[in-house]
Amino acid sequence: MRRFSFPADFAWGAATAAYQIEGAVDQDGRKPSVWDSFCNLPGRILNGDSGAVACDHYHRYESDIALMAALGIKHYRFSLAWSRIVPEGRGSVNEAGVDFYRRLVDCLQAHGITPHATLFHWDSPQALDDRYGSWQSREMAQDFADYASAIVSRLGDRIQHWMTINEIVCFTHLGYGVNELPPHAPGTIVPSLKQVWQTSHHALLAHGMACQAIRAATPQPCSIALVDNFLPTIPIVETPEHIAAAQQAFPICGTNGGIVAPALTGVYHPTLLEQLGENAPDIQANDLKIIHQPLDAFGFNNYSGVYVRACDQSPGYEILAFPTTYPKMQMPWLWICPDSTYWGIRHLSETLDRPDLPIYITENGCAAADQVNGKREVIDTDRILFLQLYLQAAQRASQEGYPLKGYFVWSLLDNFEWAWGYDRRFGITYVDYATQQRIPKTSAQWYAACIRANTPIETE
Ligand code: IFM
Repeated sequence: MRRFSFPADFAWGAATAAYQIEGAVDQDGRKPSVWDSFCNLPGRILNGDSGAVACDHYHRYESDIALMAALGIKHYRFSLAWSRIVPEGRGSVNEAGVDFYRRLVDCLQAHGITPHATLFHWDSPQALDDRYGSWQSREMAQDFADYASAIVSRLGDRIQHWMTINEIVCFTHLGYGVNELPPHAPGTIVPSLKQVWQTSHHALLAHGMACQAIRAATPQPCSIALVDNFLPTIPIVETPEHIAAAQQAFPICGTNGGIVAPALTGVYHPTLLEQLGENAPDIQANDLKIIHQPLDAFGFNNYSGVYVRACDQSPGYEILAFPTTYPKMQMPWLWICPDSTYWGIRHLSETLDRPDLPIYITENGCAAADQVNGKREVIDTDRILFLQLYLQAAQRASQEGYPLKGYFVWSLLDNFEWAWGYDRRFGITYVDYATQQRIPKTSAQWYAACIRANTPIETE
């Protein structure tokens, strides 16, 4: 039986981020980002790796784009490195850095690939960390908006899809720990949870101010999105009481109530504020209005979720721990939860009451223990299974009428997986880092077939 196809204009894409693939960290005027500095600290990155060379995409972007075009990928989500464009974080613009992205976008368009540019994927300028401690300061929001304005006024003639910030929780809550070393990301140990929440509040403010800056600077109509990895709550069984429990849990689960909720509804969830008490961030008059900007789309980075069931005691739901044998891909947090795709989309539309908002899955993928065989192939049937299940759940959402507009696989290439260095491979293309050879994995061929068919292909 033929499966439901996505709508004819469904955007099939692939995603990457600057620091994870570009390399060339000191070329053409780029100055260090906080990730360059973090990688220099002993013991922070597995095997002492860094993004200094990464996939050398800075020099190989043309062949990488040709590879993407050969797979039939029509949309590419990449990020811009703030410290290439405004090397000191504020002040003068480095035109050589802008030129790199101009060449990249021109090359994409020559191959019929639509660019989707993320302004910030974690690599903030080190100069701003030295000046005021990055996200600890409200000044970061204004500097980010100025950077957004600088790039949109220069590249807005060629780029119509802008994404402001990627996954706020990861560079704030994972970077600014309380009384412990920040485990995964650059940041500082801060004395209170309030100060951690203050960093994510500043990031939300930066998002809102950047939206305003983009609208003011764009020379043509454009789409603006926020990209977030909120935590989908999945009803353990799809019965009315468990669905209601998952809906009740969603706005207060993880950091949902303090990141995706204010961005899309204009308020921090009251239960979260109550739970935080004196640890709630300071919110100035007008902040929530700035944060709650009109958006043209929302980017949902989707990897996993949590199961929820109804219960008799307050608060009326229970978040369930994963059993020890629950299947995972090759990351400690990557439990395989395909229904998180469907429920994530449904919660955005229905639970947060934003049925108007077009949704893109801006990242989905997994790390697997890929091996190159004697024929120089990588047969990653485990990744195909993972992607197939998630895409089928995306189809269910689309079929039920939720406004899902596209899907970007994470990632086009194996790349620098942050604190895990090059040890974890998320690509549909294998990168032999010693030679920089690219080997499209079997999942790349499978993904190309899905794009051609406009539906996730069955593997049986
Ligand atoms: O590699 C990261 C990416 O930078 C942000 N989202 C999750 C991916 C996998 O961990």
